[in-house]
Amino acid sequence: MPYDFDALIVGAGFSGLYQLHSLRDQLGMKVRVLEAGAGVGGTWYWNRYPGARCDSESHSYNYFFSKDLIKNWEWSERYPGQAEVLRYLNYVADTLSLRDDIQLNTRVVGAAFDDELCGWRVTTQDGQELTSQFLISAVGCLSSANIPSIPGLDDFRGQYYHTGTWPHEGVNFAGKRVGQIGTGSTGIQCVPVIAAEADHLTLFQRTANFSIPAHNGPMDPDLREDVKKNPDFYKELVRSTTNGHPFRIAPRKVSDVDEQEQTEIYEKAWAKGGLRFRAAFEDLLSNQEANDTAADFIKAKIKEIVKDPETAKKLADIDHPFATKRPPIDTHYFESFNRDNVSLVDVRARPITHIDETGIATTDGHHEVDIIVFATGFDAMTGSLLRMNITGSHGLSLAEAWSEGPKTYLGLQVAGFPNMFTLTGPGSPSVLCNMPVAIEQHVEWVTQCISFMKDNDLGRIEPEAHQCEEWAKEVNKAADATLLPKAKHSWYLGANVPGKPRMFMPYAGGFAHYASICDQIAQENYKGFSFSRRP
Ligand code: N01
Repeated sequence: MPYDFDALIVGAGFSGLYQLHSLRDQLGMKVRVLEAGAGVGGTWYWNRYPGARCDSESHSYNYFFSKDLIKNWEWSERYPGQAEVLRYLNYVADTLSLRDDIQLNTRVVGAAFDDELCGWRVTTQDGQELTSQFLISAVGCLSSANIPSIPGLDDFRGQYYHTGTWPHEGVNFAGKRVGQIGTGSTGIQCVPVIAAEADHLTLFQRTANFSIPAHNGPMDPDLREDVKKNPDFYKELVRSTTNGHPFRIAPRKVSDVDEQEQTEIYEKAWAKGGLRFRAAFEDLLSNQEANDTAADFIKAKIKEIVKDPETAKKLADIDHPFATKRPPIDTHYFESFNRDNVSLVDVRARPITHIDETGIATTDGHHEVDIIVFATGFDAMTGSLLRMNITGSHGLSLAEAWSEGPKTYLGLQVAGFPNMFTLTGPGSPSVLCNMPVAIEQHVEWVTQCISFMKDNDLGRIEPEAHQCEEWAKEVNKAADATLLPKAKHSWYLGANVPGKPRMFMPYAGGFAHYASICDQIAQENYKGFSFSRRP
């Protein structure tokens, strides 16, 4: 074999673990996973911030490819907390004996396709160079932490942390004044937990956000048993829905029912909680008037929960349609603002000017804090790929290829980058889907594709360039058929990172539809991909 490995996989989260198992144990390939962290788990290894919890329901947030894995695992709550998901992924790594093929503490800093070798030369931070026929990115969509460049941060005498690289030993907030920046899904999870520990929490809000109560609690034992007894039913259910969740969107439009019935439906959905709220009507994400009814309902709830009218007004002053930014779910987020030790600063009206030795300054004052928590999100979907300094055939860099935004074929491959697969890459449903469901579909597609190549003695695959152009149009078209692009500042568009090209990155045409397109292309002998023989 001219290569050190048949395949190198970057990342040991949900996608890297399953891809390793599939290539090694199904296809008998020599595979190594390179992982920057000191343990497996990916997102769930890094994101240990207070309140970190998944917003997919536990019984759908696992692999479905193995009935044994399902049978021998017990989720304890309706939504799994960070520590439990991490335990689950360690359980999978042990059960499938994956650890020997995972190299931890290894950050990939370069990957170059060598045309003569017909493979990849991968460089690690500690100077290792490894070669492989295939390079598979399993780096996750939200892995590149984004700390905004606010002048003066280096002068700050307290501690500051980004939620996505949270210290493993935890942070002691007792007796501290905490400033938190960010009100996305992460920030909304942090607030109640930090507020309960800290002396004072000041939340710096740039964009007010919708949130639905999670109503977390112990896992329903009947549901747990039912999943173990009928794993195929649940697998089929999550794979047949728009967002990979274990529930269907109600087949009715808002206008099908009168106002009183709308309210009753929203009340029921609010009481049930979680992402299911979005499934109350089928046109919430496609019709502005329909969306307004959901948005008004939630804003009224915020004003009902939050006692101080000025604070409530700021929290409910939301500038985008419901669910056009990733809709958070929470455990007592809005209720936290009724505590004496929590205050809200509207930094849209009075922006942050700088940070100094003792705190955060806005245009109308100075807020003394001991700890700053950056819940400021990620350089999403492309950041972690670009950080690896990937160059394709004839030295083309991925940064150059994506200078106008990420163009891929199906979110799986990039023209000019042969034998590289991007699991849950830009242009695939990924973050608009329950992640393990999107991941399983990608891993299985890639495994079948590589198996097809082995069977046909093919050594090189890449998409035809025009297919990437066409797929980019498809991704845009799918987004434009929804209200999603109306959230102008969303990370879906790359708008949260200064200088990042604006392009709607995930595929919004629905998971089940997307999976059927991928299947069709595979059945047509991978139409749109070009292959050549082994060198
Ligand atoms: O990040 P975000 P996140 N000054 O980018 C603000 C997944 N997730 O980590 O909206 C002031 O959504 C920014 O303000 P604005 C999920 O897919 C899943 O919360 O840009 N504020 C925003 O409020 C999610 O969508 C779970 O105006 C600044 C916040 O920081 C994704 O991760 C849990 C600022 C960033 O929000 C990312 O969520 C958590 C500045 N300079 C996350 N810069 C699950 O439960 C940024 N902000 C599975």
